[in-house]
Amino acid sequence: MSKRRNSPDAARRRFLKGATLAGAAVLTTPVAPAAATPSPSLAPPRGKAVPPGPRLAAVETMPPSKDPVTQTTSGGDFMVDVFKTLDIDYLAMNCASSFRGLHEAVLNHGGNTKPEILTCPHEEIAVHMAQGYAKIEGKPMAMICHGVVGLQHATMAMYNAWCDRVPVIVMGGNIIEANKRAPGAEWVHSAIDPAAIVRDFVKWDDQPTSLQHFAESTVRAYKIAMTPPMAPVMLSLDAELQENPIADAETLRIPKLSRVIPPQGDAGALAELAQMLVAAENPVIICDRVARTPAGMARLVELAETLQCAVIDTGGRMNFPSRHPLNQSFRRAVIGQADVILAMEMNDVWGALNAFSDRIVRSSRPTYKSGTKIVTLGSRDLYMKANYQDFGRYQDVDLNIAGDAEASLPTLIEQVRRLVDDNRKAAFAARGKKFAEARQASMEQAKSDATIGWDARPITTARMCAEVYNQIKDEDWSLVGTAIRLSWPHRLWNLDKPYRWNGVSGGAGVGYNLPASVGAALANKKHGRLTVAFGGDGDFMFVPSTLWTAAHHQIPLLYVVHNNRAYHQEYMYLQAMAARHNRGVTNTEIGTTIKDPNVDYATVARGFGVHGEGPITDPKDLGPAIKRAVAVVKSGQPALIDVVTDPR
Ligand SMILES: Cc1ncc(C[n+]2csc(CCOP(=O)(O)OP(=O)(O)O)c2C)c(N)n1
Ligand SMILES: [Mg+2]
Repeated sequence: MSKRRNSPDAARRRFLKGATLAGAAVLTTPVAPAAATPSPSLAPPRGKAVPPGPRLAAVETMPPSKDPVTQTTSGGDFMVDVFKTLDIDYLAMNCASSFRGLHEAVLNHGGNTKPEILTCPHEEIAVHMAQGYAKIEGKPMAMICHGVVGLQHATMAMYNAWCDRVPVIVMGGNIIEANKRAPGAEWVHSAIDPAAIVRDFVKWDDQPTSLQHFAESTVRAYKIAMTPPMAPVMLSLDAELQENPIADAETLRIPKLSRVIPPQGDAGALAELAQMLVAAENPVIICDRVARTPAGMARLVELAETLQCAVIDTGGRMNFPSRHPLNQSFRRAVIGQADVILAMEMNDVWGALNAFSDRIVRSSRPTYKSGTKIVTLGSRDLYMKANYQDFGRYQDVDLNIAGDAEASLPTLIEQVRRLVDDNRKAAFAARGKKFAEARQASMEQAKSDATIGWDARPITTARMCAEVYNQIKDEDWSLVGTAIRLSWPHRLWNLDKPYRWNGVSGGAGVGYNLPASVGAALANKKHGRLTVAFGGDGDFMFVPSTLWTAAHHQIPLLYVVHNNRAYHQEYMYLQAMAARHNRGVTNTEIGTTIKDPNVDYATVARGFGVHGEGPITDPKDLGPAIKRAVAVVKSGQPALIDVVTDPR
């Protein structure tokens, strides 16, 4: 899509390592604005302020007298140069006048590359795309939204990304100076503190008032976003700063972005943990967001294999291979047998270690036995905010090691290795053998469970997932954006590489799956991976126009709509509520189903320029439809399959 004009690599090289704007001047040579001659009838007397009077309104609606019609550079150009030094590949946006200066600079100064614009019909799409992208690519994408209203649309996705601890560079246009705002939209879309509505769920924000300030704050924002625990950051960009010529080019400097070294847990504490793990009869590792980079999974495998202990992966990231013999994720009973539990990068330790029922009476009980030693290792405690309660209930633990788990693992593994003598090795091997057998048995059980209702109509979710896997398993596939409660892939598919899975929404804000999957597919595209995702019909209905973005930018993605014609989770809650009040379930479809009319998702897809298959109601039709859709995806385009799993 993008047309390269300037060489971004060359430009970046010039700026890296704290280069001054000497290099940038080539790209952003400011041209002094030609003094435009004001209209004689409106021109104030030379050297005098405009006198108050009836003509004042007319003066204000005219272009400013010094409108630099021959301006050839803008503050936006410099901003683009900053993005290039940060190697930001994409800028997702829904266009708006409050950042028209930057938008134009990205295209005409930056050549629409690094960043390349992604056109999104909704700001929530832009942020969710960035969230899905970052979890595959390992670096943030930028998004920009219209002052006030665009940011209001972006908020839920920002909350998801924040709860998911994913870096996103969010920017919003604003017009700071009141006397520069045009009447109407520019007033209602300006704020004195635009970031106020998102401050509780961004890690940092700023509103730069000069280009130098912009450069420093953008590099700082990038660093903060990328330092574990990662999170979105927000910059409010003054429209004047973007649009006006660069006044002080020779003094501008883009700061150097240094490597972020994530904090390791204390070495003494890790040694103590190693002793506990090696001495334990049944240590269990439970983890949620350990793998930040491709190295994370390999390190976790190394620790687990050294100990031959059970690993429960709650799926926040691609932490542990699904078919690894020590993977006991679907055998949570191992928690009850544990004498030491190592909980790593868990967002909600209490939630993972306690059973909770909200049916009839809200009640809970620990799933671990009393006396079990619990150790946490993670960056969770290094960053906390008060308002939103994403931290979960307080869990008693015996040792709380604050530090990035992936970074701490090499030290922990080394300490564990030192302590494992031949006796322990033999005991560990016996333990591992039992887990391998149990894993195999649970796999066989899952295979057998999956055949229940194999030919049934409506189509079972097991059949839907199996038919898809059957046709992608020999490709270099990547499963993204899918709700974790659709557990068949984790039970049966071979998730064995760091990009096989990219976690969940974080904040459980529905509307994540479709756009986050498109973002992840964009990151997978250059690697030639076949990206696949399953998403609920309810999820799809929030931002269906995401499909247009996928078609427009030619992002290959196989998107399967798990169409139960309902907000089924809520439907079940409502049934439970009606049963509790002994009032029957007759009315529970009201407000919880997506019927009358049924939505034809394949037709919707075609309307957005995306290949659509379905609605598929007979399981026999699945295979051929998936085959056609996979061929489309392999040709570089998105495709959607509507699979009707409506039981009613
Ligand atoms: C923004 C938002 N609105 C509402 C909810 C409440 N909610 C949780 S699950 C769910 C149903 C989602 O429907 P769908 O994606 O079709 O999944 P299903 O439950 O049918 O499998 C809803 C509405 C939410 N979590 N987030
Ligand atoms: Mg549904």
